[in-house]
Amino acid sequence: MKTIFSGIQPSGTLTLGNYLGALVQFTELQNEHDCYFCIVDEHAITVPQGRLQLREQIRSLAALYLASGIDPKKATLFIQSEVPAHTQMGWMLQSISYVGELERMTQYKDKSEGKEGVSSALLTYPALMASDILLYNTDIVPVGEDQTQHMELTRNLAQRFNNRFNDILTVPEISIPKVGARIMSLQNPEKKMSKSDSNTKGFVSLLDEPKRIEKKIKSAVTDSEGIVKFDKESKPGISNLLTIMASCTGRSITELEEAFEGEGYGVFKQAVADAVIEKLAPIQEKYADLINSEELDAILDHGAEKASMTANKTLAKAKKAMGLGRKRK
Ligand code: ATP
Ligand code: LTN
Repeated sequence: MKTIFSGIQPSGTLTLGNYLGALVQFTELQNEHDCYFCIVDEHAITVPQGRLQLREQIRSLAALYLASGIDPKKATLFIQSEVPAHTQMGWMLQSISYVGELERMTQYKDKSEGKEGVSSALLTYPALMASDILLYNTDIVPVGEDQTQHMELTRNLAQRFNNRFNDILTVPEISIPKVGARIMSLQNPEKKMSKSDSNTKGFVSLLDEPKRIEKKIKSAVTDSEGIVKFDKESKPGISNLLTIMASCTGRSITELEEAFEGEGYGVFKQAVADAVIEKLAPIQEKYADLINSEELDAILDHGAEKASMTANKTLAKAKKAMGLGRKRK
C-alpha cells in the first residue's frame, strides 16, 4: 500500500478539467492506497479572493470531492488551513528554496504576468505545495499535466533537505492520467481549461445545468474542416472534444473517430454534450444532498484530526533535523 496525496484549490467551482485530470484518478486510487485529499485554501489566497466567496468555495469543493466519489471511509479529506503543520513546514522549505528556481515556475509567470501587486506568496507557493506532499511521506501525487514542474521542484526540495539535514523525507513520484491530463479551454483550445478563467464559456463547471453544458459545448471553438479526427496540432478544438468524450464514456478515441466518420460537427458536439451531462448528473445529485449537511462538517473535522496526526510527526522530525526549537528527551 502506497501513500497518495493531492490537493485542489478552492478558487472557483471545479471544472470538467479538474474532474478528468485529477478527481477520476483519486477515486480509483482510494481503493488500494492510503489517500489524503486536501482543499488547499492557503494556496487559493496567493491571488486575491473575496472572504465570503472563499468560504463558500471551500465547502463546495469539499462536497464536490465527495459527490465525485471520494469515500471518507477510505480516504482522508481535509482543509489545508485546519492543519497548521502545512504552513510551518512550508516556511522551513522556503528556507531551502532558491528565488531563481521559484521565478522559473510557469504558473508563477502566467499568473503574475502584467499584474501589479503580485503577492510574495504566489512566488513561494511551490514550497507550500512541497510541504503539503512531504508531510505525509507521500509516494505518489496524482495531478494533471500542468503540475509537472511543481512536482519536479518538490522532488528537488525533498532531496535537498535529505542531503543537507537528515534523510527523513520520502521523494514522491508524479502520476498523470493517460487520457484527460490536459483538458483545454472550449473557447481557446491552446490554453488549459481553468476554473478561474474570466471567460466562463471556456469551461464546463461540474455544477452547470444541462442546458448550459449543451450551450457551452455547442459553441466550442473548432475548425472548418468538418472531419471528426484527433490531431492536436491542426485540430486542437475537435481533439479536445474527443478527449472529453473518451474520458466521459470510457470509449477510445479511435472508436469515436470511427463512430463519427462522415458526421458533421453539430451531431458530434451534441453527442459530447450528452456524454458530459450524463456523467455529471449523479455528481450534481449527490452534491445537492451534501452541501448543507452536518455530515460534511463531521467528515472534515475527522479528516483534519487524522491528517494532523501524520503531519505533526513529520513536522517534529523535520524541525529536529533542522535544529529548530529546543532539544527534547
Ligand atoms: P486555477 O484556475 O485556480 O489555477 P485550476 O482549475 O487550474 O485552478 P487547480 O486547483 O490548480 O485547478 O488544480 C487541481 C487539479 O486539477 C490539479 O491536479 C491539476 O493538475 C488538475 N487540472 C487543472 N486543470 C486541468 C485541466 N485543464 N486538465 C486536466 N487537469 C487539470
Ligand atoms: N499546485 C496545485 C494545487 C496543489 C497540490 C498540492 C496538488 C497544492 N498543493 C499538493 C497536489 C499536491 C495546483 O495548482 N493545481
